[in-house]
Amino acid sequence: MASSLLSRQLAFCLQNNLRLSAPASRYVSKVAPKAQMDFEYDGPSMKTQVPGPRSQALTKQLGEIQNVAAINFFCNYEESRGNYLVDVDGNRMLDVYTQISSIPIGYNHPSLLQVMANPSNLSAFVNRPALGILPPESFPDKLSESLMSVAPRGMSRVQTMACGSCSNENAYKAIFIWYRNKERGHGEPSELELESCMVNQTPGCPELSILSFMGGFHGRTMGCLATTHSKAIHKVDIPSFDWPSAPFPTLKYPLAEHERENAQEEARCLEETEDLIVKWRQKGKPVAGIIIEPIQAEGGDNHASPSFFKGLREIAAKHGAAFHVDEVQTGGGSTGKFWAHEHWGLDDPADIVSFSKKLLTGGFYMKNELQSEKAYRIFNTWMGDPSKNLYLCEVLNVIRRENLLDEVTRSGHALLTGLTELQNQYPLILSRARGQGTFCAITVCNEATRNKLIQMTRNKGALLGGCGDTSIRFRPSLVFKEHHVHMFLNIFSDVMARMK
Ligand code: PSZ
Repeated sequence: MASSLLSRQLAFCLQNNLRLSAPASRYVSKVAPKAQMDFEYDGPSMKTQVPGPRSQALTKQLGEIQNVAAINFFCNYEESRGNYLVDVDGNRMLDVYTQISSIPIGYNHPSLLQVMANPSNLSAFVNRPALGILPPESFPDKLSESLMSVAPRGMSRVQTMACGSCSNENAYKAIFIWYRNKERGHGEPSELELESCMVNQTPGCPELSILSFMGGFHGRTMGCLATTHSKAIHKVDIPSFDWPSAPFPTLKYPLAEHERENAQEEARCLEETEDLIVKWRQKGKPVAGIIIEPIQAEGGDNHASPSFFKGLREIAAKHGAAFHVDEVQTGGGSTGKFWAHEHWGLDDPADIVSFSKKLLTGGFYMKNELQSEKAYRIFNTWMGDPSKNLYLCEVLNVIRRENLLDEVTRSGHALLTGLTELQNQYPLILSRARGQGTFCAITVCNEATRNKLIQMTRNKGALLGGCGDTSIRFRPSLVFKEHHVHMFLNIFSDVMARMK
């Protein structure tokens, strides 16, 4: 029966919780029962090619109602477990992509099922509030316990949002409001500003800009899209802002072997960035903020060194622009630190840090000064979802309890070592193995071969994703252990042997 595993587990949790706690009692995280924790499949199991017949039928059915061009296959989330995603044709695959990097601790983690089964949490799932006006009693505590307990250095405030784009979009607004307040000397907007903004004109809608980097991805909503430069298909046909886009360094890997050349390339990019800031000020569209990913993900897993980010941070400060670090994909532990920007070792790394994906709720941290003072300036109906904070509390408990950041560092080392070996074995096909923690990637000789490799690997039982034009990205969850790495590398090297 399709839902047997999940319903068995939920029943187990419900029974335990109902016995252990009175309905109104405060929930205290407990180590999940050993028998539950240990439950994971022992490997992939393939029954059909993917997508199989059931997936194909469902794709056809959904195609009557939606565009299905991007659908890979349909999933059986009830039977999925830990690192394994099960599809509707009964194929069980080792998931090294995890829903575009957004499953923090694997599928159906027993600790998360317990959150769901705890009676005192039920109202959070049933009644989704308009958080900006009517938050639940537990909201301040839960924010402290979850998001604020992992707040990046220097960040004293957090605003939750729905998704990554929504977070960046609102962070840009916070930046513009902060910038105009500074310019105005914190006075009130003039009558002229209030009138002109109503018809999208200056001075109410000022000519300000956000500087972003070529190859960057910050979302697909209208403001975010103006800062996204990974693929033309994301942008074509959509009106946009005249905002500056700076070159992102194109580095040689392994980074440690090309330090001198890479430093020169980074210096060139920093210089051009500063030139653009000056040019846009002269154009009358000053740069109010700079946004960057610690590792450009969607755009091809492009890395830069801590000294590049330090230089950029200094340029932002020098020109009075807010420095916004987009940790939507890198945040949550997969680089071996909770925030990828911690690898830079800066005392004052950012003014704004946005997140989503593995954090389960979207949102952004900010410094005090970026908090807008008036009501309804940064606002929407939901402003996040408190049930996601409950899950996040538990995800963080699991990360701490199981030392998952250390595990990620260990697994990541094994993964990058294995990829480097494969690249040495197949130098005509694979190159530029790179990564931090398990946030790894490898470049393939061309796009068609890349796509074929991903497909063949999937049919052998491991799920991967592409990034950039010709790269493969590895985005397992934080419970991807060394033995999963070796299982994956065995599959991948079998596939490579067939590619020759
Ligand atoms: O094709 C897509 O829309 C994709 S593929 C990967 C993403 C989106 N990532 C989302 C993302 C991100 O990686 C970074 C660094 N910033 C913002 C976003 C946008 O997040 P969502 O998709 O939640 O709006």
